[in-house]
Amino acid sequence: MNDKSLNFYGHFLSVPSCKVGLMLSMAGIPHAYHHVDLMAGAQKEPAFQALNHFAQVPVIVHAEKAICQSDVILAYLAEQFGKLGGGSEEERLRVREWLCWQADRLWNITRARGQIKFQNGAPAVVEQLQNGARDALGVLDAHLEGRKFIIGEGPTIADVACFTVIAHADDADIDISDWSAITVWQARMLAQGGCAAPGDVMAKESRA
Ligand SMILES: N[C@@H](CCC(=O)N[C@@H](CS)C(=O)NCC(=O)O)C(=O)O
Repeated sequence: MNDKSLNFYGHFLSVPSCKVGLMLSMAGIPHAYHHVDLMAGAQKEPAFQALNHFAQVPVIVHAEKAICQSDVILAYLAEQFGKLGGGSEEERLRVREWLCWQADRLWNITRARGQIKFQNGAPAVVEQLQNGARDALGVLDAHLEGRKFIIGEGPTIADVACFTVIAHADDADIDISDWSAITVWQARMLAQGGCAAPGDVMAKESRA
């Protein structure tokens, strides 16, 4: 592989990995995929930690540079490949705002999912996270009313990130049909090239 090749390290159950997988799919960016066996502790291996000192997925390696943190990766890919970043300077700015909001408020969906699915969380903790998630869904739903996408006329990395998080709401015992503008937007997203549910985007094993 030459130094322009792109290598993506992730895990199909990892929501941040799924964000990167969806971005690569929607932007049509060729890449090799490396499944990192989190359950076996592969993220703690020195070879992996040399790529990401936080010992987490996702990671991409592009142009001989290793980059971690899913939202940083999305922003990097949008810039490098000129896709899904927003059509103007103003849009790019607003897209970054929504991306940060997603990692802060909408992420309560992922936190609730983690407590339910992996951590056997106490009911009071789960409920608090679900309430935070519902508040965030209300904010996004109100924003999407009368809009096609979160910012502008086409999908951006803000849509990619929010779509991926919301696609895991079932695991957080949250019924998205309660938010009508979000469900319309989800269908619009699914009609975009390369967009699919995380389970259809993410491979369960490494792929060249
Ligand atoms: N803020 C990071 C979060 C990454 C993260 O939490 N990765 C988890 C999987 S979802 C991980 O690799 N965990 C491994 C571990 O904790 O040992 C991002 O957005 O990329």
